[in-house]
Amino acid sequence: RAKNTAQPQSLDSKTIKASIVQHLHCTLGTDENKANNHAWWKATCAAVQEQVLEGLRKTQRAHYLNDTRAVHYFSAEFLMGRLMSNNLHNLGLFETTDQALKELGVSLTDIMEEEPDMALGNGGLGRLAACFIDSLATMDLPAVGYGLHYEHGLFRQEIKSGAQIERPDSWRDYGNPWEICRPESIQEIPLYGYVETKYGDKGRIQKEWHPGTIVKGVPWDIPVVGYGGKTVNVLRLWESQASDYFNWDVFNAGGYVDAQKENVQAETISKVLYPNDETEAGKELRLIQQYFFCACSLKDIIRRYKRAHGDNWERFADQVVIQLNDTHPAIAIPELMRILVDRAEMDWDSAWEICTQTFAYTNHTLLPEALEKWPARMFEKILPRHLEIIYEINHRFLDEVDKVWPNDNAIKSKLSIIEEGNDKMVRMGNLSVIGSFAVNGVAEIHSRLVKQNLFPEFDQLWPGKLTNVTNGITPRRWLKACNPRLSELIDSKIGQDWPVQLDKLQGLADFADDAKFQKAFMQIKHQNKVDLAADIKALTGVEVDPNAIFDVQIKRLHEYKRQHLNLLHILALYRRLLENPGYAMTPRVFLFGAKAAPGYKLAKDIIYAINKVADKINNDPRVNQKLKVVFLPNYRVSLAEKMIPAADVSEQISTAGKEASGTGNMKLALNGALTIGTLDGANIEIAEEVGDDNIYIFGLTVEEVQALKANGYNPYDYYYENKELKAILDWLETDYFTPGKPGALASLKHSLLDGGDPYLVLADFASYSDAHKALDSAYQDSKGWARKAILNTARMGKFTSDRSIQDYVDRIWKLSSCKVE
Ligand code: 26W
Repeated sequence: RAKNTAQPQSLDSKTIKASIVQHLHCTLGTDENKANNHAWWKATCAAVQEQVLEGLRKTQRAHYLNDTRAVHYFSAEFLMGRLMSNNLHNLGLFETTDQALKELGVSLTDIMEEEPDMALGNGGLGRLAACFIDSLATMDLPAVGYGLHYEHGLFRQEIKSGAQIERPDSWRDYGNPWEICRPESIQEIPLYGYVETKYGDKGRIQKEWHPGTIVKGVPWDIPVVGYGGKTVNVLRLWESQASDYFNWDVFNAGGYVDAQKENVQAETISKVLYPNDETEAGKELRLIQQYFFCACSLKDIIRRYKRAHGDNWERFADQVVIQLNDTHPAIAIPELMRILVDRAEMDWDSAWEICTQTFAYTNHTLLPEALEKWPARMFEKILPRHLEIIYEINHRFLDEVDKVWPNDNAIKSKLSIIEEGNDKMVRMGNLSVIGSFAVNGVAEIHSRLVKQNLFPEFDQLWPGKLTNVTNGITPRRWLKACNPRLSELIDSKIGQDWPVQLDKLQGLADFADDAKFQKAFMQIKHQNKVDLAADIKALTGVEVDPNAIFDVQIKRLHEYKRQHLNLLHILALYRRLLENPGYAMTPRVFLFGAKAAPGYKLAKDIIYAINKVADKINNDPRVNQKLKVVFLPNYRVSLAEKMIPAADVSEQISTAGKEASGTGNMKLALNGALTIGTLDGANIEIAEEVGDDNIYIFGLTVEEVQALKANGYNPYDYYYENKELKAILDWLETDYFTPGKPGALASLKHSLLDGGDPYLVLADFASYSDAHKALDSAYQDSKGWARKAILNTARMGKFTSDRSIQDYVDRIWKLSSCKVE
């Protein structure tokens, strides 16, 4: 477990006040009388950034002097959210700054709302990267995050007449006070063109790539402040720009205007984040994005390595480990081979040795539609030399396969990096496994399925290479900063080092039956619900009662996550209430937050259905004292920080075997919400920790899912057998929820019946409904419920991202910490 016990540092409020005012005057060019919240926010950022940059300088110096081994976390996504509150907490300056601003007549809470979210990610994978870099800095580990400096992050979601509309996200329109441009570290990245084969002395074949174009990579650094404020690592994000070489040498005089067109092309590379989560789109620009940030990052790493070690590559793999966050950065493997073989003129075997000691790969999904494949022809056009290198890697690999499984073409075609066929494809998953020294899944069950179903032969070929590291979340953001009331209560009972020693929360279990503590704990939950109710009213106009159960499902919209199972159950409750106005249930508010990929039709239909059902129920006086449904638009990190502390119930209801881990499940349980969930992903490990009495598990297991599918699953069996289910599905086809538009919600029913219900929604419905009944009656026993909620918080210690990082360090990275100062 994490050893860091550093207490946040201190600075007095007078000094901070002076610094904020100074920046208001000299950085913002305004004064106390004229400044609006935005100006106050920026001035406060500037004051905080002074402290941050001091830590950054000391950290870089310490890492340089110690010539430390470092991990380089390559990720196409970093979902950072807002940084002000996090940085203040990690620097130990939150209370003091709050006080300083109060004295200036300004509310810290209000000005923090001015900060746009840094939404440079889709969901789980991107947010995991953000939690991991927080833990790395907190644990004083030398680390750099590498990614893309998207001009537009994940789209902003608006809801118009119930439907999702996508609007561009412009997080940098008024400048980002945290980032620093580093023109001194610009890189040039080749693309397109052709490969020339040269014959050197001793018959050595030399390959030279003549690129068709070169783009510039401009690094922007975001300081990452560890808790306690000592280590400040860097998140380095690359922005693409047209290179001078490109524009002015290639184009002749008079080409000035045309050259601007090419400018635009080069600058599209980092323009926008692909909004697809778990669906591979196979778009050329995406491959270019991936190569662009990997090539920039490798050059950056090699420049730094050479500064210390010159041209001697022998220690490279001792100093550098690169973690590939899914296959999105897998192109880094052939890129490093190209640098070593073509540029450093190293022999193939030595180069391959270095590569396979440098890279490790994390798999985040088993869904076939998420496994990246690139058409070999597209590859050849954009990265001709890399395709050659991949063929060579594959050729040598298949020779090894032949030694283990002689003349077995079936196994060869399964393990090959190249998928043969009319259109040859490059399989990035296979490339990642072959080019890495370790491969991990993100929860026990997921890692088992990676070994058993996704890569069984690789597991046989290289026993021990495939392993597990269960995900985690940073308790600094996801408890201390987002839930100050609960944090204070915890401090008063068990002391203040739980943010870095999350196991200490166990100490709360002693108070699980203490009436006074129960009351305090539940009053905090209630206060948080009152706050959220005000936000809900402001955002949607809907009034909700904080005395109702707040039941929350927040995550990307996907069929496998089964928001529509939740919706069918809501319809069941609605129907029960209409048929029997005395139907016994605790008043309940169902809350949703979810973005759908813009091209994912059924996901958008589900959002529309939730909103239409919500409209009807919320305006139906026969039921709306007991039932409310709210879809909160534009779900994002900063909204999660408001919803999670106010949740009573956490919906984690994916089809068993489909959710690799989940991390929202951890955030909600940590804040005292009870999970209703399937035996999937990290839910299983959460259940082990909190105990069966404190979680509501339902539904088919992975084995049962497999068996049901093998025996031929027929959703109509459940439709005809369960009268309530049939009535609900038929309801969706009427115009009850969409007056004058019959059939507007029919696509949902069709996907579940004629569509074959691929995620077994109907098969799990009855079991889900029963679990909800049990949960509802448990809530009636307020002491019993308080006990369960407290035990959830008390027993979540395992899920700190510090523990995940310690697992990576021990099993994969073999890193040592480096104290700063
Ligand atoms: C190429 C399109 C694409 C984009 C993103 C494919 C796949 C992805 C990600 C791997 C999707 C993702 O975020 N997966 C989630 O990763 C989390 C962190 O490990 C897990 O907790 C979630 O269960 C998993 O769905």
